[in-house]
Amino acid sequence: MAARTESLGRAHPAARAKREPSAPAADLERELRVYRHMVLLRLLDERMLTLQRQGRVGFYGSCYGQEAATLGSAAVLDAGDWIFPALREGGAMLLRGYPLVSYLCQIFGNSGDPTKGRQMPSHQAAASVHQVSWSSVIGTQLPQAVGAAHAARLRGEPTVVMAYLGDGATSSADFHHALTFAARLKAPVVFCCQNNQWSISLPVSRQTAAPELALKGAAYGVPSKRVDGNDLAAVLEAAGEAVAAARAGEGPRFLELLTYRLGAHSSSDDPTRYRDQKEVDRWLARDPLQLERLRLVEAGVWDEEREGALRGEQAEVIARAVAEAEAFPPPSPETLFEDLYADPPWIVSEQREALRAELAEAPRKKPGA
Ligand SMILES: Cc1ncc(C[n+]2csc(CCOP(=O)(O)OP(=O)(O)O)c2C)c(N)n1
Ligand SMILES: [Mg+2]
Repeated sequence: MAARTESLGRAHPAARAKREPSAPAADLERELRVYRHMVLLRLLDERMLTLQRQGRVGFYGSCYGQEAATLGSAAVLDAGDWIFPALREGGAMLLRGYPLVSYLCQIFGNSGDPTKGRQMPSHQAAASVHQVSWSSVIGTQLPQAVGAAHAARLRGEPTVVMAYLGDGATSSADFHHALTFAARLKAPVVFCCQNNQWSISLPVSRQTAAPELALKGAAYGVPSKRVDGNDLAAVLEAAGEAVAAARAGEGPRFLELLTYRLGAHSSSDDPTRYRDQKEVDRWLARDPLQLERLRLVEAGVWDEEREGALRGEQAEVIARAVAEAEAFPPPSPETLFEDLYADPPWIVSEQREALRAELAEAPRKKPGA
């Protein structure tokens, strides 16, 4: 059988991740770089959820608990590779150099948002860092990612596409279509399935009878592997191998990143209504930030002082960026008419003129006025 799965086994989630005694310096340097972004993302998520509760942000979806899976997998990509995200991979854009202020303006939905406030908050996208929009409609990004990967292959480009999905998305019809075509076409796509154990209020045990989601990838003929998604080094290694194989023309790969959604599904959800805090506590003991911090301390490249300094710096970076982003006014209503037609038909031009006239007559109230 061409496809295979490699299992972590049924380790207790609180078990310590297996550690290499001494990692090469280049690996540690990369881990440090990703760790810094993991901390940034954690602090950013906390800040954004507070702003959401204060009514300054409409909606927010956090990555809490999944930082190693998200940023470790994205960190192995080249700048020319593309990300087709699911729900929680916006932070990968920051890792790949997207400006924090523009990122925040998307969350505020204001005129500093390059996507002009047209998407729900947290549905980030930027061509500059090769990331398409977060897909709210579960699974739809998967066939699109396969199409993009196949197109790159036809053009002879070295591009790899990273397609993210949640455990819930493995039940979608689009998952079936995407994996069928990816394997058949040998598309250079890596499916990164973040098994965070929950699809809103549905636990993975009620989502599927498959004992491992990696088995689903294997069923389509895609070499598949289950990886400890809370262990940054393990994610970096597995994602690095998968991307290298896809880039070398060996076809798609499927990674099940075993992790846990420590927070609510989104700012609109209250998980205390459907899940046991004891389960959350067990996974808190395997917080990916804590695991990586221990690893870096053991390797002698990190300590409490550096941790404190990093957190202080990043809290300041976030505070400054929030102040800068919040100062942008809302997008102009006229942006409604932009970006759809190269040559707008008369009816659109007429509507635009009508809106202009109306705005000139009754100037728009300033926010907060
Ligand atoms: C096609 C479709 N069905 C249902 C929903 C409602 N919905 C939004 S998120 C979600 C759960 C997704 O779970 P999972 O794929 O595990 O991702 P996670 O939220 O855990 O990251 C559902 C069912 C949707 N957005 N799209
Ligand atoms: Mg899930």
